[in-house]
Amino acid sequence: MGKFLSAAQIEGFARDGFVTRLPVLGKDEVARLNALTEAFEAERPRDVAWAFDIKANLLFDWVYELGRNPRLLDAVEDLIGPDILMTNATFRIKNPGSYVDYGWHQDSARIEVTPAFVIAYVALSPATIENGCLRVIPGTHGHVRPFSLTEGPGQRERLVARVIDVDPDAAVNLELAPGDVAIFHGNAVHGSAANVSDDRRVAILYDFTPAAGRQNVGMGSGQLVRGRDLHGFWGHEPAPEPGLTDANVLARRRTLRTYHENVLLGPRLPGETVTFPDRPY
Ligand SMILES: O=C(O)CCC(=O)C(=O)O
Repeated sequence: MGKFLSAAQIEGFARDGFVTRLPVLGKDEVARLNALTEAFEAERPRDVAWAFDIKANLLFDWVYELGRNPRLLDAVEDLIGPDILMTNATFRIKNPGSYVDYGWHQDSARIEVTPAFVIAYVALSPATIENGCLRVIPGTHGHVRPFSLTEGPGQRERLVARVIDVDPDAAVNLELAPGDVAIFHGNAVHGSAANVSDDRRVAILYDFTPAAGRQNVGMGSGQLVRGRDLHGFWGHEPAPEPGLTDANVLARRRTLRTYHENVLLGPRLPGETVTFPDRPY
C-alpha cells in the first residue's frame, strides 16, 4: 500500500506501465480549472497556442499549483519516490471535430531518463473513445523502441518520434471522468485519435521526474515539487507569479533556451536550430 495507490495498482503500473481512474479532483475544482482555462482562451485568444504548450507550469500559477496537488503527488510518489521535479505541463485540448491525433510514441524516445519520469494525464472533461481519449499499449515501457522523426500535430516546428512497429490491437483506451488522473511511464507506447464527438476533451499533462533520474544526453530542468534534490542532475526552475507576467514569460524562455536538450525537445540534430513556442510580440 502506498500513500495513495494500492499495492495492486503499484504492481499493475510495474507490469503494464500505467495506472488509471485515480479520483484526484472534486467537481468544484474541475469547474474552477475549466473556468480559468476558458477565461484565458476568451481574453487572450492569440496567446493560447504558445502559452498552453511546453512548460505551461512556468507561465500559470494555477497550473503549477494543480501539479502540486497533494493527492496527485502522493500517487506520483508511490511510483517514482519522494524526490520529485515537475519537468513539464502541457494543455491537451481537442475541440469537437478536432483532427489532432497523436501517433504511437514514447515520451522518452529522444532523450531517455533513468529511472524514468512519469506522465500524469489530468482530465478536466470526460475522456472517451469518441473524443479521442489516451490509448496506451500495456507492457511496452521496458525500453525505447525504434522510431522515426516526424512533424508534431499542430507543431510544425517540432520533430516528434513515432514508434515504427506497433500492435494497435493491444491498446487500452483510458476513458476517464472529469477530475480523474491516469499516470503512465515515460517509456510507455501511447497515442490518441481525433475527436469525432460533439464534446470538448480537456486535459493537462504533467511530467514528473525523480530527482535521481539521469538523462542520457544533455541536461533538463524542473520545479522541485516534493522532497529534496541531492543529485544536481537537473536545473531548478522558479515557481510562476500570479498572472501571465513578463517575468513568467522570460523565465520560461530562459529555461527553454538554457535547457534545450531536455525531455521535451530532444537533442539537436546536426545543423538543427531549436525552436519552441513563445510569445510572438
Ligand atoms: O493528449 C493526448 O491524448 C496525448 C498527448 C501526448 O501523447 C503527448 O503530448 O505526448
